Amino acid sequence: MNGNQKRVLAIHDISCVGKCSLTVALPIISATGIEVPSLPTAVLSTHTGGFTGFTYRDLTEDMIPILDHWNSLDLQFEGIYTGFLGSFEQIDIVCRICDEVGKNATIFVDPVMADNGKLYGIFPDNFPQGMKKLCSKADVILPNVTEAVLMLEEEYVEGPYTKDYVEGLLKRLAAIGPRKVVLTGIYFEENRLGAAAYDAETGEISYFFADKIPGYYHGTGDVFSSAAVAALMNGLPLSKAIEIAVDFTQRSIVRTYEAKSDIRYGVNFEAGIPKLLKDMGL
Ligand code: PXL
Repeated sequence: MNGNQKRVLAIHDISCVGKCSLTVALPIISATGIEVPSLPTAVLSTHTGGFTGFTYRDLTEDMIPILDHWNSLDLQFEGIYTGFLGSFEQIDIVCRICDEVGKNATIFVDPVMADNGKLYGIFPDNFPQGMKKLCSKADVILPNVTEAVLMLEEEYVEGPYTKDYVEGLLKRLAAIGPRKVVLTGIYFEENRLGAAAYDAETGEISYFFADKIPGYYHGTGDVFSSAAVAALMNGLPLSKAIEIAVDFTQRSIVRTYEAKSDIRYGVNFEAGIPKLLKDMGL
């Protein structure tokens, strides 16, 4: 701890433009009073969704020297939150980071790699098995349905889903190792979308849904996960954390939909930060 302030190490890329990964995690988690030390895994001119010609500077080579320096300072973090990782080597380094500077940390893994039934084009077909290994070290994982089935080596199924199917997925994901599983992109009816959560220690399963907005908005997984990580690190129960994160994400999408913005540039989550803090009792 830095005084009585918690620190959550965020390990993601910096997509300079397009509001995802670190440019989302930093403002959202910081706003809730948590310090967010950051380890950028790559610098891209934009994210990879919907843009062509983006630059990609891989920072793998810097990660171990950065870790070595932190070890020399005897740093330990209360939380570690990882998202988009560019390679198997980065996955292995992140496992090492968790072991060395996250000895008492709550480890949050969002296995960012796929959506809508498909692995993102930049990843090799066996990448989900690397992410599965990282998820086995996590306390909390936050996959979407596509990422979940890829890690479980199951067929992708289109919704609407049944409760039985979702609860089966949650339990099979918990068997990978995490104590808590948050699954996004869940819907039981066409016009309500949300998340499911499973606490493997208590057996409690919870859901939260909001009205679905047409269109595919980039970075919303990161907006959701950042809000959920912030809520959990601020001591809120899992069911409340997913309620707050679904509501915050959906309102950000509504704002962006109403503004008729170019959806590649991410959602307006900034305007929702005051309500987010109120919902968290901050
Ligand atoms: O929002 C997830 C994400 C993060 N980082 C990069 C991405 C994406 C999704 O496409 O391309 C670089």
